[in-house]
Amino acid sequence: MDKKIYSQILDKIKSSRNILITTHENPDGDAVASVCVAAELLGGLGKKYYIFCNDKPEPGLLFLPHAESIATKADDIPFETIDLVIALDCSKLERSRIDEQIRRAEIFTINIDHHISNCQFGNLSLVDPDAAATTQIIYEFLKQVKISINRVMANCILTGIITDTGNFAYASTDSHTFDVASEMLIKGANVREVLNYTSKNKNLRILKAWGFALSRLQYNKKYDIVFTVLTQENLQGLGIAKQELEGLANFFNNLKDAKIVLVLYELGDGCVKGSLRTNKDNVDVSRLAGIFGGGGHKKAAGFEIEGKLEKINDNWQIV
Ligand SMILES: [Mn+2]
Repeated sequence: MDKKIYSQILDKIKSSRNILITTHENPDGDAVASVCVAAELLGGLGKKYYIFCNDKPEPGLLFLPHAESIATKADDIPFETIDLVIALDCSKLERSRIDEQIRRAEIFTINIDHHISNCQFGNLSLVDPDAAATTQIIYEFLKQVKISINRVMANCILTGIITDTGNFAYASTDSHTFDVASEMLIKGANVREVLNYTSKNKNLRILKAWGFALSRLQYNKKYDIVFTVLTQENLQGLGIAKQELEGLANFFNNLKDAKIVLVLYELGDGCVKGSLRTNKDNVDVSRLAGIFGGGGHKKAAGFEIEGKLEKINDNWQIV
């Protein structure tokens, strides 16, 4: 990594007036934590900023400072006044769903991410696929430019790491990840609070919905995949929102029998979302997701395709 990039990013932030922070749609813990740590940083530098995400964070993540001020309507963002976009944890700008507005207004864009599938968009790009979380890259940035990390930032950075490593379980977790986490605790992050809000936060309704999904598990011998499906009708019947399925694929990945686990569910907008996980060292699910136009990480990836789920002769198909 050329260290020049860190000071280039800081210089650009310092010379900008109205900054828009964004991340990918259907944000996970790392996405929300990344925009929150960035908001805390920009606030500290006295910058005017907006935060946009196409979807509301799941309620559990609202404990993060600034999460409540995330705008979900593009109309609320005055794109014509924005002079810098910072895209975080976003493998392609299209996943922000405001790519057209950003491109039309020709706004300078900084891309900070750790997805192996990141397409290196933007005017300045800081992408490190070896980082366990985008917040870990932001940590690295703060260290390099010598900005001190306060308690709020530390809690956000820890949240990104904990959620994106499945509580320090994925192959992306190395000794450096623990070093960063440990330093965040010293700076005041609260690991129990983070765990309580991010994983020990399921209510009876959510767990029953997961139970329904688990009761439907099927094994595909040909591809060595275990999968489950949830239609819109199922989700409505169970009274569950798509954000509340966050975590199901990770939980499901406790399975040791198959190479890959897959959760397929209808998003309700004519698209089907697939979440892929593996805990096998020699399997890269981001490549499989790529076949369907998606992406992600080697051990956790996803895709969205147009269509709906239909059961035809005992087999689920996307039609
Ligand atoms: Mn991430």
